[in-house]
Amino acid sequence: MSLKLYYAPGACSFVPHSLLELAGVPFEPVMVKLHKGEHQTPEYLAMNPRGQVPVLVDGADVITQIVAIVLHLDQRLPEAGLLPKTGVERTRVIETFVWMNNTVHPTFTHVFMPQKFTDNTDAQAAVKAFAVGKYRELLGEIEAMVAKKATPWLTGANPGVLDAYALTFLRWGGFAGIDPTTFPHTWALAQAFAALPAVARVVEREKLQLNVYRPAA
Ligand SMILES: N[C@@H](CCC(=O)N[C@@H](CS)C(=O)NCC(=O)O)C(=O)O
Repeated sequence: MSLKLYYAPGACSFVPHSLLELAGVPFEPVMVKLHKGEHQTPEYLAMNPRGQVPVLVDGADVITQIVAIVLHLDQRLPEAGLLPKTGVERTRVIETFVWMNNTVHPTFTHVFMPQKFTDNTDAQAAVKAFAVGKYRELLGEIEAMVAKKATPWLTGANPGVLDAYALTFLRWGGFAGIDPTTFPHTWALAQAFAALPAVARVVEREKLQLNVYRPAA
């Protein structure tokens, strides 16, 4: 087995990065410094023409898109139990995972990179401000899910994809002026997830601070 994960510290690649560590399989983590434009080099673009992380390289296969990567890993590492195996329990996890990927994640992209959505700099400020409000609402939806979950983790009996994505979103909120502790159930979940030895290795490798919120002076 030869697995390589291209990740950027604190980016959405934290999700497959955590799952690979939780699975306990050997893999090569390759850091991509987005702020230095390492995702836009000819070499990187030859591998992923969309110039984004994460990228999973599994032998000769180059796989992009978090959903595809996680489903691939789940199929490839069945003993790891990355997702519930069968039934509506599996369907529900995938339902929430896809919503996180196609709704919550792009909402934050409007906050963090409004220039992707308009080249008018005045409009960028408006896009960003509007998206922060939407993003706060979406964190509220996640908070409600975490508060009413009947399992130890959002993913189910085992920690997994939804917990990793929830941590990432809550952490990103801090950069948008959203205090993570105002979502106490998600905050507790994120702290518990980050404290798992496998995930702590990822936090250490990515040099992540969980709470990046700074109150306005
Ligand atoms: N739809 C993609 C989104 C990936 C994505 O947004 N990656 C961000 C980091 S969180 C990135 O590489 N941003 C750099 C850029 O787009 O220029 C996926 O699910 O993998």
